[in-house]
Amino acid sequence: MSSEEQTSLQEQQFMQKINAEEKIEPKDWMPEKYRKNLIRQISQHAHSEVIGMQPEGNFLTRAPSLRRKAILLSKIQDEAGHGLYLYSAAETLGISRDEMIEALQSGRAKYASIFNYPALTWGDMGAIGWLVDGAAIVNQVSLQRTSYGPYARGMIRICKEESFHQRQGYDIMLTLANGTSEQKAMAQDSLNRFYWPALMMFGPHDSESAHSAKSMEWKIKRETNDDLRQKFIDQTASQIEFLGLEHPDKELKWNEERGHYDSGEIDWEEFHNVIAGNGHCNRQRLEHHIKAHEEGAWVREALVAYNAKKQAKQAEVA
Ligand code: BYC
Repeated sequence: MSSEEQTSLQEQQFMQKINAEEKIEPKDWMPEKYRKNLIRQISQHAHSEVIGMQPEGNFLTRAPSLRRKAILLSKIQDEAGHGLYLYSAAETLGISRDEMIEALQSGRAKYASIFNYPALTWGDMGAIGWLVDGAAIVNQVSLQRTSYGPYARGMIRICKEESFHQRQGYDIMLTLANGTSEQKAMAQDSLNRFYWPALMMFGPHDSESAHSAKSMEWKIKRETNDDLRQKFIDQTASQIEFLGLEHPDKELKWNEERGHYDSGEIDWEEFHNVIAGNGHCNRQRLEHHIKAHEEGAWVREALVAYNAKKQAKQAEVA
């Protein structure tokens, strides 16, 4: 059998597995483009979790009570954990953590656009938990069925934690919306600023999405950007109503025939500007990451030295 025939046979077997809903595991044969696409998506997902700690981390010293502070701290630690699961999942595809970090810090790898918006008030902690984690869950629930085993398994755990995050955010919003008129105005302002960027988290329209067609065929993605966005729009409408706040989308209207809300158009120019690196906080987020990474170098060095010492001792005993 020629090497081309062999590859085509492997490709057929790979697609059979995908179509039978079997997971692809690290040691299985996979097309190079599948591997690369997964590394791209999983590593960007990991970067989003880690960069996403920054807007909230900034509010740890400003939480209004000890209880709120403990909850926020625990949520942010969860995000660090999500980053670690995801970096580990990406590493099973043959890329190192250092390479991924370098891609992030040099600006070659993206992270979710939403984290380039500033968090200005305590209300933003509510809006981030409710809307940002809320949008993330809608996406991640469907990724629990993604075709790559380590990514799918990571998502199951992440979703459980993410749903606690979403509730804590909504709880902050409920408290503010039912508080004084100033608190209610703060909740409204946070909703107004985070609603549209949360919709952008689902990516460009399907017709504009570079990776969707192949990712759907390979079952890396299980639902399209627009379908997931619609789910989020539908579920958020009643949540806004329950809070007694005004919906930021003045064109939002229930469409009986479709069984979904029709909505206004996203400002795509703003989206492209932010992912091109020109958002409010892009530079600050990366600078902060680089600084924290450099300051943590001694921990990594100590860990490597400790492991080398342990291995040398084990070799001596052996
Ligand atoms: N922001 O072909 P498309 C969290 C890029 S964090 C930035 O549709 P794809 C949390 C896209 O990467 C959870 N870039 O791409 C943490 C691609 O660029 P490249 C984050 C975006 O991959 C802390 C190009 O645009 N969740 O929950 O098929 C605190 C074309 O797009 C964005 C995930 O990462 C964006 N919004 O679909 C609180 C989920 N959208 O790579 C909360 C995993 C698109 O060609 N990722 N781009 O340079 C995914 O599901 C998919 O990657 C996306 C995009 C739906 C995001």
